[in-house]
Amino acid sequence: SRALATREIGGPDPLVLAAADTGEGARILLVEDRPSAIDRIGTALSQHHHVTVETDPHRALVRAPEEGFDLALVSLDLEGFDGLRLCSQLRSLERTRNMALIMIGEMHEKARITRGLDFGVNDYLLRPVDRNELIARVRTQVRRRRFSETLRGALQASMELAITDDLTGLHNRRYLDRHLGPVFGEAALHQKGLACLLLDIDRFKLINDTYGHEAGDEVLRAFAERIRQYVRPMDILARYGGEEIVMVVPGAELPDARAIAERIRERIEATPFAIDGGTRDIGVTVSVGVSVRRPTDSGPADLLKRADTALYRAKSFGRNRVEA
Ligand code: GH3
Ligand code: MG
Ligand code: MG
Ligand code: MG
Repeated sequence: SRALATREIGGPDPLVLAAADTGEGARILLVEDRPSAIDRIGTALSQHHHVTVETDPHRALVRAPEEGFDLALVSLDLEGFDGLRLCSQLRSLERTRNMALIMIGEMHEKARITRGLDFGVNDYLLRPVDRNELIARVRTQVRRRRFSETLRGALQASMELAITDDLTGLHNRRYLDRHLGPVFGEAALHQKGLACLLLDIDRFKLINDTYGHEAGDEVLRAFAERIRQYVRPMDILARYGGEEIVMVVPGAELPDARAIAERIRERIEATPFAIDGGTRDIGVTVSVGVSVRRPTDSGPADLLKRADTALYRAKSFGRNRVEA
């Protein structure tokens, strides 16, 4: 997500690029078993796209999810098989759900065509297929699909950015605020342990004052990276404030939480951070406030509050220590 944060800054707007798309060069699957139609449609489309012909609908159903086509053209009157069923199956499979679909049918099959359109087939062509109409309808669907893929990607990227801290690549406070409630509720419901570790670099202001703010940033990044190594997939790790990181550990009781905190504290103290491309080492220590969920807690705020109080104690007892 850190790479993503950097990638999102600058560069051409993907939506503008998508709007300028010619709708050419798509990967198209043609499911058709009439030799004359294969020839006619295949030849016309091959000038603009990469066309794969599949005469067997069962094989088409296997190939489509595996080969990642942008669009499928499906004949409604395949030998001994309902093309409409193939369309519906392609719509319901996870890997082909967003693929563009065009049916090819006869005028007298209008009722089936309508059913297809009703469950999400994008468009249709009537036989005999007109070459220009074929190319135009395919192009429209290819552009539509690429555009919605771009939108989806942009939406996901901005959602990711909204919950990520730029400097460290960790989750941010917003993410924590949104996720701690449900995690806390889950632990309370099943009467499971839940621990909170609040980690704060000791005398960080002094690091900034001595080595400069840039060096401070570098230390902060390296600090976050080292802590990240102690985190399992179900844990939450977020930048809580300036040089404070919060770690939430579902399932942990006090002894486990203390042990994790102590390991991190030791590990930070033992190995200084190499900054300026390894030319300089900065020794850092960290204080940790630990809290665990109590049955009397009314919400995650109580848990955080106790971690904060414990951290304050660790600081006042001389720093570089764990308090609970
Ligand atoms: P203590 O041991 O009591 O925690 O002392 P401290 O100096 O670490 O604590 P204090 O809260 O007084 O200062 C925190 C400093 O962290 C002040 C602030 O300038 C610095 N800081 C906060 N965010 C950043 C950041 O993103 N980059 C850098 N370089 N410094 C930051
Ligand atoms: Mg402080
Ligand atoms: Mg500090
Ligand atoms: Mg602080």
